[in-house]
Amino acid sequence: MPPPPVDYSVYLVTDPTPAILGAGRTVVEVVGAALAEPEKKHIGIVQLRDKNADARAMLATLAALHAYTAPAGAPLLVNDRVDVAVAAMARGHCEGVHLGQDDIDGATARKMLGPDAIIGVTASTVDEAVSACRDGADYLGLGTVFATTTKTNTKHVVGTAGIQRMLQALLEAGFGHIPAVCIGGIHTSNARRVVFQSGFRPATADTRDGTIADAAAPQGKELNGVAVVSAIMGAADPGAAAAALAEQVRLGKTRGPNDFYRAPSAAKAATEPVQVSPALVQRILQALHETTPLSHNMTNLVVQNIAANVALAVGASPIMSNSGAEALDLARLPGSALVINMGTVTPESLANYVKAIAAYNAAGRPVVFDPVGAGATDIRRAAVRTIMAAGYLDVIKGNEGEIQTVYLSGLNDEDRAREEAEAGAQRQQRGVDGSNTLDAAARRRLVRRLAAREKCVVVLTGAVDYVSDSRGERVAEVADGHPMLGEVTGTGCSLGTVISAAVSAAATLRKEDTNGEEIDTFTAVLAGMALYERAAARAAVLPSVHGPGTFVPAFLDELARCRRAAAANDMAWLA
Ligand code: 3NM
Ligand code: MG
Repeated sequence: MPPPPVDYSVYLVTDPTPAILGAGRTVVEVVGAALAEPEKKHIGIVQLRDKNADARAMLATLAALHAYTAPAGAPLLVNDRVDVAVAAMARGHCEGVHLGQDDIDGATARKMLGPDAIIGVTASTVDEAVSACRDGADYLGLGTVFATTTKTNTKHVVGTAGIQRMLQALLEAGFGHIPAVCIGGIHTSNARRVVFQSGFRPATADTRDGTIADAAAPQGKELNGVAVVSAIMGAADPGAAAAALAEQVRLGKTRGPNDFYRAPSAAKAATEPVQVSPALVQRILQALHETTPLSHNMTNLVVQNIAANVALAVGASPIMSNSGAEALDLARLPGSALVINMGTVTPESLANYVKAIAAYNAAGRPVVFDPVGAGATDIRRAAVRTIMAAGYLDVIKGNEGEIQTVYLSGLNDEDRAREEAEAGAQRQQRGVDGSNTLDAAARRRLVRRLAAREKCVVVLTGAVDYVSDSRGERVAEVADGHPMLGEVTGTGCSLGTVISAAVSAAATLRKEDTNGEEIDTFTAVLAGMALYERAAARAAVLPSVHGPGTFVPAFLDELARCRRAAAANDMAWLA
């Protein structure tokens, strides 16, 4: 009878270093504690990793560990040492081996260990991943995701984008069925978003006008789980750490960090532009009014004042701070959300953004990215790549040139050349004002492709705004607002502020609060945009408004008025 399939959700790799284990603890004790209550099965597989131990000592440790792993149904593997695996398997104390790129190759190891051994291989590149599968690997460890102090001689830090590319290559090479875990710097605080963000999901097939073809979603490839050392070996309570990780991995597989509650599989792709019901918009704005979310803006001097005033007008609490160190504290405050506006980026501000993204990701709080002027200079294009690599961004909002730059910045040279040819001759984006060159179909396609790749909500602003959900499945069009918004500085940036507050507020709602309507970052973004654009449209036509100067105070008044109307459950403002 074949053994039951391995659960790769949480893969524990051991390390004997006292600095990780903590004083007075042994590997066997910690693994024993991590596997306490084996019936709960939080850990599906264990690897003994000890680069310095002698074969005899490893065999003894494997025997001791197997006493815990066997009752838990978790296979026990040994790192690097095929010889030790042969011996331990002969004694019934081991189920396989995990090999690096410098160890005995997988095909040879298979001959040595036989068909029943579990053989895993570490891969850091697309080629390594695919060849390991050709050599018969049973699973892959992909990494290094993040630089980690546990192993400093890692070859490549690939980030979630690198993991995604490897998963895509595996799928395309016909190895979509080979389980894959990622490794390096994974902890409870980032496991959910890493699992969600790393998965490869091809953009849903689209029709010529950029709407979604009514066909089954193409197949993707997700991570099966995460492999960790310090997150469990270094935890004060290894059992609790294992349980928490298992929960985060489960959430990452079924719901992304920006799905407040959604069924695991998305509703059938919509062929029509999606709309959010006025009742749901109203409910989200009520939550905004009631919860006064903290909108932390890392933004430039030009727009700080208007962004702060807009935040107040919509019922949020603004804090304008460009300090990455301060972000550590702010991210922990209840209801906080971060807006990164990279206008006037400098090396110093960039370093602060990176710190802040890490802090908000770790706290599980939303991040809105406004890639202001992204395509204007090489400095800004490089800043985009740094910010995109720094962590998970819940919402990316920009005009056409900015969104296109963000999209192209994540492609390899070959794909970029192809896409650029497809989109026609690329033009140099001159300033931060939008250049309107893509047609509606191309805009829809652009937001969906970027959203599907980055797994986040994408907003492309313009006379009509295009908004994609974080799976590239639903695209909404918002055609409200007023051209006057384009005549005043800071209005694009303060839309990011409103979005951050709406996302934060929506996350406090339960299904009971919304009449069962689905709610996620996508719906929250649309609610924030509805408020913003309706207020602008109302303000612009007031008799007191004669131009941009008189528009700003009237706009702030209307934002506050509409928000209060929503809070009082008066729907008239939305009409
Ligand atoms: N292999 P932690 S990174 C064992 O990149 C190992 O192949 C890596 O430790 C690789 O979970 C790593 O404490 C250490 O970050 C992972
Ligand atoms: Mg190795």
